[in-house]
Amino acid sequence: MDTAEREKKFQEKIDSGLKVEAKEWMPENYRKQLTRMISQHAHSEIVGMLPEGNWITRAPSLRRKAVLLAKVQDEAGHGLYLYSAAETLGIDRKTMIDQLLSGRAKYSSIFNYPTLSWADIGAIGWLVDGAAIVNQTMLARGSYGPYSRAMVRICKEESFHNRQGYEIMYHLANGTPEQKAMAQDALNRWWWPSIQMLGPSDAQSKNSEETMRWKIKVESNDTVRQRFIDRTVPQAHAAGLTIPDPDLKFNEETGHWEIGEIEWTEFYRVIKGHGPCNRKRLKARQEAEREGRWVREAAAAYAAKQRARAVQAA
Ligand code: BYC
Repeated sequence: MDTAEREKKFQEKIDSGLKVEAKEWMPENYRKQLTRMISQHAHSEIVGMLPEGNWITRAPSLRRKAVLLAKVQDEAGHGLYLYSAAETLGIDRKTMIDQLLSGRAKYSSIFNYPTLSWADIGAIGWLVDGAAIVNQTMLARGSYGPYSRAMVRICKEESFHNRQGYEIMYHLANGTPEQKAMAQDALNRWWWPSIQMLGPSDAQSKNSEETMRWKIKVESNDTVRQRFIDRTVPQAHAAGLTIPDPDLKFNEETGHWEIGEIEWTEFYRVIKGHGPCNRKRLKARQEAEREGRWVREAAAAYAAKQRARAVQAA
């Protein structure tokens, strides 16, 4: 078969809803798009540990500390799981990590914002994990087997993260006036970045045509964003919080919540490296790499010694 014929057969397979597995033939761009998306996703999980990790020592109770610690560990697990999924496409973990540490790789815009109060931990779980779940349940229906299966497991854990975040917000919003103000302030700061996190509008999204044709994504950025908004606005109201958008209104005819203008200039500024914490996040990852190097070298030396012993004994 020539390449054109192979691509036609590949598209037929995708259109019929079958999954693509690691060792099967795939168009080079399918491989590239997936490698890009999965590695960005893995980096997001790893960098995403930083804003929340910042509050582990300051959690307001032992219970809150234990829950947050477990959540941050889950994110590390997701990152490792996703690096493995990306490796099935032929890239190795070291290359991906080098791309992150040198600033060449993207990770989610949302993690370039600071966590200023305990309520921000609630806002991240509720809004950021909430947006991530809506996106990832869609990605779980995607065409690449290893990635779609990873999404199923990750979404289960994200659902727990989402509930613990909402629970924090709900308690604060129904606590003292100061606690309520803290929850509202966190919502004010995290709402728009969470909306932007789901990617550029459909009109601006440069990868969507290709990624949707190959069912890497099965829905567009705006469709996923609307689902997140429709699900989250009533939750804010139930907690007694106000969405920071004077133009927010419910459209009785469509059954959807309509939001005001999204500040896309801010989003592009953040993804180009000029958000409030981009430099700080990269520096923290670079330091972790440096400080952990001796552990990795010792582990590799030990493994090499064990291998040499096994060879000698054989
Ligand atoms: N941030 O053509 P488009 C989590 C880039 S972490 C930065 O629409 P696509 C969690 C995009 O990469 C969840 N960059 O792209 C962890 C592209 O640039 P390149 C993270 C963004 O891929 C810890 C350009 O903009 N989730 O749950 O079709 C604690 C044009 O965009 C962003 C994932 O990574 C952004 N927000 O659609 C708590 C899911 N958005 O690469 C929670 C996997 C866009 O061409 N990724 N860009 O230079 C996706 O689903 C898709 O990549 C997106 C964007 C929907 C995000």
